[in-house]
Parts: sequence; C-alpha cells; structure tokens
Amino acid sequence: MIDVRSFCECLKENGFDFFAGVPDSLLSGFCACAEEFFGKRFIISANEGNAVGLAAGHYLAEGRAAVVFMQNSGIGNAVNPLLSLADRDVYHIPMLLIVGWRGEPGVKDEPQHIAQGRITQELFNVMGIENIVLNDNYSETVSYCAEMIGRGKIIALIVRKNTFSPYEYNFAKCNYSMTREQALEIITDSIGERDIVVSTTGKTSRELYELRERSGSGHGRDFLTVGSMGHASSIAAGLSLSANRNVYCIDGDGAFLMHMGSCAVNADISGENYKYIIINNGSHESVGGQPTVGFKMNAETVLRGCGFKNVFRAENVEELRSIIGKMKSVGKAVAVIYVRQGSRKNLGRPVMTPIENRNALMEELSE
Ligand SMILES: Cc1ncc(C[n+]2csc(CCOP(=O)(O)OP(=O)(O)O)c2C)c(N)n1
Repeated sequence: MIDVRSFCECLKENGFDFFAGVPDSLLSGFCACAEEFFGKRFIISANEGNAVGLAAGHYLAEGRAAVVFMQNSGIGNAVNPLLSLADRDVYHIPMLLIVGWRGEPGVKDEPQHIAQGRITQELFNVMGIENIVLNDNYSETVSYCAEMIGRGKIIALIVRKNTFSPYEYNFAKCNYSMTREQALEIITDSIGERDIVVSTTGKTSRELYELRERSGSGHGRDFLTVGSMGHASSIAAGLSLSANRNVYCIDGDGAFLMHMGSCAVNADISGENYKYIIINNGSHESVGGQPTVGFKMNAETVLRGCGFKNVFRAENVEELRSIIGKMKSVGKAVAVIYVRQGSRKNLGRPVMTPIENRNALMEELSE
C-alpha cells in the first residue's frame, strides 16, 4: 500500500503541483491528502473532460504539466479533449493521468464497472497513451513519468483497489438537518403509488433500493442509474415523454453539475409529468465526501434560468413534505433539497441485476 502523503510529496518533488479531476473511491485517500497538501491547486472539476481542459490551460500558462485524476468510468468524458486537444497531433499538451481501476479483471466489482474495467488498459493503448499500473515502486515510476512528460508525453497511472492508504481529512461539512436517506424516505412515502423514480449513481440508488426492500413495495417502479453518472435526469426526461404517469428523477449535486447542459434541454422537452429533484449535500458523498460547488452555486436560479417554472427548495423535513405536495399538484416541477453529508456504514448494494431492473420497469410501464 502506498502512503498517500509520501506519494503527494513525491509528485511535488517531480514538479507536479496542479491537479484537476473527479474523485473516485479508489482515490479517496489520495484526494483527501492532495486537497490538504496542494490547497487551491487541487480542483474538483464538474466532469473529467473539464479536468483535461483545466490541465491544458494550466500548461499554456505555466509551461508545466498538470495531473488529471479520475475513476476509469470517467475516461469516456475525457476521450474527446485528450484526443482533439491534448494529443500530439493537435496542441500537444502533456499531462499525467491518475486513474482508479474499477472492474479490474479478476477483482469482484459492481456490474457497471465490468466492461470499462476490462478495456481500461486497451483503451489507453488505442489512444496512444502509455499506461502503467502503479505499485509500491511509485517513486521510480513517478520520476520516469516526469521525464517522459517533460518530453511531451501523456502518461496514465492506473490505480488498483487498495493501492493508496486511507487518509483522515475533514472536508467542510454543513449543518442541514436532514440526511439524504431521510429525504429519500420522505419522497418515496409521499409520491403517488404508480410514480416512477429514476435515481442517480452512487449511494442514492443504494439507499433507494434498501428503502424499497424495507417497505416491501418492490423495485419495479425504480430505475437505478448505477453507472453513467450525470445522465439520470435525461433518462427520466426520455421516460416522461411516453410514460403514462409521473416520472421523478432524484439526482445528486455532483451528477447535476457533471452534465448541467442537459438541464436546459430537459426543461424544454420533458413532459408535464417530469419531476426533477436534486439532493444537494455539496459533495461527492458516495466516493469520499470531496466538495462540489453545490453550496457555492444557486441551483434554483440555474433551474429557473434553464426554463423550469415551478422551482422549489427545502432544507428540513417539514419543508420537504410541503414541497412534495406542491410538486404533485403542478405539472413539470423541480426541487433542490439541502441535506448534510453522511450515510449508514452498513449500506448494502442492489442484489437485483441491471437487466432485472430494466425488465421489471419495462413490464411495469407496459401495464
Ligand atoms: C463519469 C463518472 N465519474 C466518476 C464516477 C464516480 N462516482 C460515483 S458516485 C460519485 C459521486 C456522486 O456525487 P453526487 O451526485 O453529488 O451524489 P452523492 O454521492 O453526494 O449523493 C462519483 C464521483 C462515476 N461513477 N462516473
């Protein structure tokens, strides 16, 4: 296991002191330490492609390569700027990628990580990006990367599960009274019995699954967006166009930010049965609590600006109950629910497979 503090020092000694990316649970110790170690030069970007953009801007300004970190799920978001901006045939901008390897072949993982994990190295090979699996010899590896990057290369360090040591760091916390799970319970208790719920990637879907198990209400009306972070709102908008009932999307602030452009399109095209709820905890809570700009932006103003007319806000249980009532009585509606960070340690994972989930929902909708 690599001590993350020594790893950060090693990066700094080799000239890397600017970071941009989206966090990952496999990188959570590294992200926590780097946030403390590098301060304002450690940036959590909205998506992985944006991180490549930030790294490019940094290089143009300082002539020094940046580090871009991500879970391998985010490679897809980064492919376009890596190939059409940073590639040696375009602007030729070197950088170091640090990539969490979910779904590594032979290592048990969730279904959404299997295909991506299988092709992670191959994908970099096809893109002409040298990739190295990080091991305890990190100091040699980092100095090799620094030398190659100094000659203009892009190199990816692939990080296996349990490579980095954990790191205790207190990310800024907020004082809102509800947790995400409490909010979810109120929402699922208050909406109509036939309503569909599309939930976002991470612990929201895991909590929704457990809530349905506990209440015995079945999983047929839920679509758990276990992968494709940032797309639950579009899945729900697509569903709303033909489903003969309300379609609620329960999103996270990190997921909302990741593909925020879709919000304006969804406001325009979705049906009157579209009900979009962002649970804002100001962080990527599911992968370690790294801060988003969720509490720095005004999501309600963004939603209004995107064209939603019925925009609600709730900060406690009473307000949440009241706004769900209002959301039910108007047509298309959106809400931002402010909650504190935190989740249960013993939170489980869906036992149902994604295909079973898909089939159950399609069957429900065909009734
Ligand atoms: C494209 C992509 N990048 C990163 C991840 C890793 N990831 C899974 S959940 C999550 C955090 C989601 O944050 P948010 O939407 O705010 O919900 P919260 O966890 O706070 O409830 C991240 C970064 C991913 N699954 N996909």
